Amino acid sequence: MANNHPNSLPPPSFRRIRSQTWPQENDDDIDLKELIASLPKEKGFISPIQILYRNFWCPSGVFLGVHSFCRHFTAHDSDIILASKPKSGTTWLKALAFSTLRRDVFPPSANNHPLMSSNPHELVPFFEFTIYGQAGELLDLASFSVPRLFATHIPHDSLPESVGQSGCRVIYICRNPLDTIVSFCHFAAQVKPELWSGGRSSMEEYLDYCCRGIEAFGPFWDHMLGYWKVSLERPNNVLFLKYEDLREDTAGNLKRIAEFMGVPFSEEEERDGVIEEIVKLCSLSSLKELEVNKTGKPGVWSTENKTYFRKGEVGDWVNHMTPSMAEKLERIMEEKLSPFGLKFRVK
Ligand code: PAP
Repeated sequence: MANNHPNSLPPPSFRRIRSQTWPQENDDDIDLKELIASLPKEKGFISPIQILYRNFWCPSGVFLGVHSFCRHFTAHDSDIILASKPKSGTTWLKALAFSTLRRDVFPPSANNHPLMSSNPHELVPFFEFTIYGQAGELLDLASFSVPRLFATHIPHDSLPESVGQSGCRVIYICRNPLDTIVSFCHFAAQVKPELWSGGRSSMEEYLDYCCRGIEAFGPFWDHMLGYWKVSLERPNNVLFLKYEDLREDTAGNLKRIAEFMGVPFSEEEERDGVIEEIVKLCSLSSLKELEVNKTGKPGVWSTENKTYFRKGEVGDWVNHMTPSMAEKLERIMEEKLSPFGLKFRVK
């Protein structure tokens, strides 16, 4: 079972150390401004620009968090990191991993379970959006329960070195790029309507950028293959999941997640229906109906919680993409992913 540190605060009460204060006029800022000025840039779809940094396209709005995280974070062997490209099932994985890991403290059947009052992004904060800022930690890492549970959208090879060097565990979730693009377009149109005025022509333009690798935390093929290859080389350190498989067999995959995190379900728990309770608690229909997810804001991009819950279907892209848009993307998937044995169910 989860080994909770006796001095730790129960989530979501992470201590805040400081607020994000960029920009400030000190030497560090000047170095950063010079660094940013020297890097390649492209049009952004969620931030005004994307910056090519540490070999991926970093939305300008999260650059400081990425930079600070990579500079300051030291992984512990016991850490668990949930990794994904945006719109691949991150929110769902956060809910499942949190409620499984902390079930000794928060039974999934309890009607005051933290998921009832907090969005999954509050319970499992992102390094780059929430924990780190310009000058280091914004949330006090000492206030996290052990094992510490974090999340990131950063590609594997761009993570701080200590992640690969430590024995820490990473759970990666990926999703077929057709649905991910559609999901991203819906999300971005709500969060940044000023960048998304063109309906399908905006989606066509975004798809074109994605096919050239220029998307938040992309190229998508590098993102997926980075985690995929490490999961094959070091299966005890990286668990590779697909959204489509999780949809098909949530309970079976939840058992894999629990085992990988070192907190397998006991026979008694299985008999008592604990797995089914967690699956239900974390289902899209349950989370979507909670007051906190209808009205609250978790602070990631200052977005409303409701933007993280939409349809959750496999194959929704057929309702939004023309056949030629889909063919274009499928050609890239075939070329970039298939040679490495990475394929998706897309319907
Ligand atoms: P993020 O990267 O911004 O955190 P992420 O959670 O990865 O977003 O993706 C959101 C998608 O997951 C949405 O898909 P859709 O647009 O195709 O509908 C959202 O509906 C889906 N999603 C969120 N929560 C769940 C859940 N509990 N079960 C299944 N799918 C979910």
